Amino acid sequence: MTRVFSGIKPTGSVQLGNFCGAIGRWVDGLPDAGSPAADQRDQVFCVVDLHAMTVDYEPETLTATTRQVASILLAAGIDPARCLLFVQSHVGGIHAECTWLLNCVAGFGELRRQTQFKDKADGSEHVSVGLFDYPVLMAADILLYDTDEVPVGDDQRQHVELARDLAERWNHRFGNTFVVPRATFPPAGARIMDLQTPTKKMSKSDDSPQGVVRVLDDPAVITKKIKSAVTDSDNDVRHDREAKPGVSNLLEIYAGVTGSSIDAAVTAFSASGYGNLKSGVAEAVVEYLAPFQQRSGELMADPGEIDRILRAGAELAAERANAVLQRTKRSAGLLLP
Ligand code: AQP
Repeated sequence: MTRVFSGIKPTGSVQLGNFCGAIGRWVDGLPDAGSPAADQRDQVFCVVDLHAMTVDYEPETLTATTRQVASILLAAGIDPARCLLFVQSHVGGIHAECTWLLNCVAGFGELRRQTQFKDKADGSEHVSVGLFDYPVLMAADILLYDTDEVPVGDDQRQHVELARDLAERWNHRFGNTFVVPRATFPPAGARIMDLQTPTKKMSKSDDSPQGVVRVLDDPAVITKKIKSAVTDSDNDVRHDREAKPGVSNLLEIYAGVTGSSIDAAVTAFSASGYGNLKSGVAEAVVEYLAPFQQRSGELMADPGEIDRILRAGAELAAERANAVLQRTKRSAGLLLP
């Protein structure tokens, strides 16, 4: 069985891109309920709250958002009977210790070149060491679960590449210790763009009320946002990210939520104008999110159950991650107690 790990930061209300790029595929890849593969819990998903602390945030908001993101994952179909779901800080000591070990082989230059660091640090008065070291913590998250595959959106490509590099460097220096992971991306929807600024990635922490579709938005709100999406001045429905970023983004969203190819999306709308394209995309998104929105409401009404699932997940995660941590420390020559 392929071992999978992926995470999501509780930095805001989950947006459509998080679903198209990552969460949808996490759910689709789960083994059948009751199968031997399900019992293995080889698919590991994490609400990465320690990563959320690397930018400005409010403590009370972080607590609530962490539980909300967990409930969204459960509602989406991240079934704790078929995979492992936990909160990063619940296993925080192990992840932090592994980060330290990896810090000792990571290079200052390669971290400084990470584009997400450059983007988030750009224009900030205070840039934390945590933001700088974020990719190493992410490498620890991945490597601690002997991960083969990391299903992510396109913006995480460079971070998974760094995790690979660090694993290979460690194995070369200290002997075979880590499984070397690889990132996987969806055929469509790997980088959903902001509806109002289609040259910029849709992000949950962005203050772009009309540009970001939140997965808990009311259907009428979703429809309004998509119908107000920025396009261009001709009326030609085709996929060309450079020349037609707005229209291409709508086609990507349609393909992402319907599971069709970009070509099929173009064929579906090429004879219609932008109005029909927007209506078709809005309908598809609302339909995609409807069952999930109902389940999410039910789950949020029982926070005790969410916490129970997360505690059980953390127990199993700690057991697994600790075994890998001990192996890693031994390989580095640390004297184990
Ligand atoms: N716009 C996107 N299109 C496709 N995939 C996306 N992902 C994020 N945005 C898009 C993927 O969602 C997963 C979880 O993301 P994350 O929470 O770990 O952090 P992120 O990549 O930084 O996502 P956001 O929404 O942009 O968060 P903030 O605003 O906090 O920076 C990842 O697999 C990511 O690739």
